[in-house]
Amino acid sequence: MFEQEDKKINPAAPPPVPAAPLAASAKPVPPGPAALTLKNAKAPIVLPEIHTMPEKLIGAPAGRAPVVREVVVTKEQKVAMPAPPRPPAKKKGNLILIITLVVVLLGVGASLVILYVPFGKKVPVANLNVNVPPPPVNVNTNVNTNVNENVNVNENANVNVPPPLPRSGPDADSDGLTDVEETTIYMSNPLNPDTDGDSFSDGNEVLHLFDPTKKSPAMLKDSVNIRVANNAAEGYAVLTPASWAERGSGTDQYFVDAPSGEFFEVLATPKPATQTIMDWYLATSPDAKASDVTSFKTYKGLDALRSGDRLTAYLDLGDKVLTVTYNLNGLTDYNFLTTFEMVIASIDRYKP
Ligand SMILES: [Ca+2]
Ligand SMILES: [Ca+2]
Ligand SMILES: [Ca+2]
Repeated sequence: MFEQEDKKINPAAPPPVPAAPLAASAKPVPPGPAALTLKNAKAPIVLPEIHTMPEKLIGAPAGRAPVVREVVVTKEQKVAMPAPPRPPAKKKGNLILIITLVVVLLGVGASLVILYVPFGKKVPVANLNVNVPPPPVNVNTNVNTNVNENVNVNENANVNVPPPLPRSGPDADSDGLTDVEETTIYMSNPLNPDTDGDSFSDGNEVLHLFDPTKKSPAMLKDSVNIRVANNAAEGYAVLTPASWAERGSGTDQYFVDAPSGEFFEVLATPKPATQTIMDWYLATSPDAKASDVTSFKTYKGLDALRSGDRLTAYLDLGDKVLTVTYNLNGLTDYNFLTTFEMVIASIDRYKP
């Protein structure tokens, strides 16, 4: 095959000449390139090295110099050299296929952009802002159905501030009796709180109807200094200072006047026996209020009311009310407040 092709390529080439035996003196051709001029070559061709085949391979007889064959490689032979192995066409095909697909996809994308994006309009830029929803607003839908039942009641509005107690006269020994009372009514010692020395003060004894100048059980009704006034017509009895003048108007009004001008009055007023003293008091006037008075029981056990200034008392005698009043009669100091309390304490039903 090789020779046949060689013949076809260069038919004009002369048949190979058998190599002439080299002279003994001939020097062996040194290896290296040799410049040969081909028949049709325009330029000298540098031939490859000429290799010397070992003699045993070319069948040289022993003792003979090895035959050196010159192998001439023609241009055509060089051209006919097999090309280096190419990469598998399959891989190249895959690469081409991938590139084709990418190009197709890019084309499709570009077509879509052209179709759906109107010309002359700005291409909207993707909104990268994230809308954060506003915080929820709590709406109170509860309806307050509570009813404020608390009502502020000013309980002080209708309470009359009681007037200051009457200013009492001097009491040197602080036994509850003024110096005037001790020296003009009871004849006790104004400088000794316990005149009779029974351990009870002079003032305390008078309030309980005892004689402060004599040891218990000496009573005021038995004292020469005290008068027992019986009002049989009105049905009551009362103790009054013996030194005070009595006067009266009819049977319902009884007065006793102090030498200084002050006086006490006892007024008898009929009332239904079943009516309480408070009901009677409230019925006396549209302006009368229960808060105006204070209920109390007298020393003799009568139901009674006392005014805020302690200068009037209402005593319940059943079918009558006794109104006892301390009248200062223009004076400034009350010198007989304890004596006034003694009169109220002494009032009792008349007992013939
Ligand atoms: Ca006194
Ligand atoms: Ca005294
Ligand atoms: Ca006493």
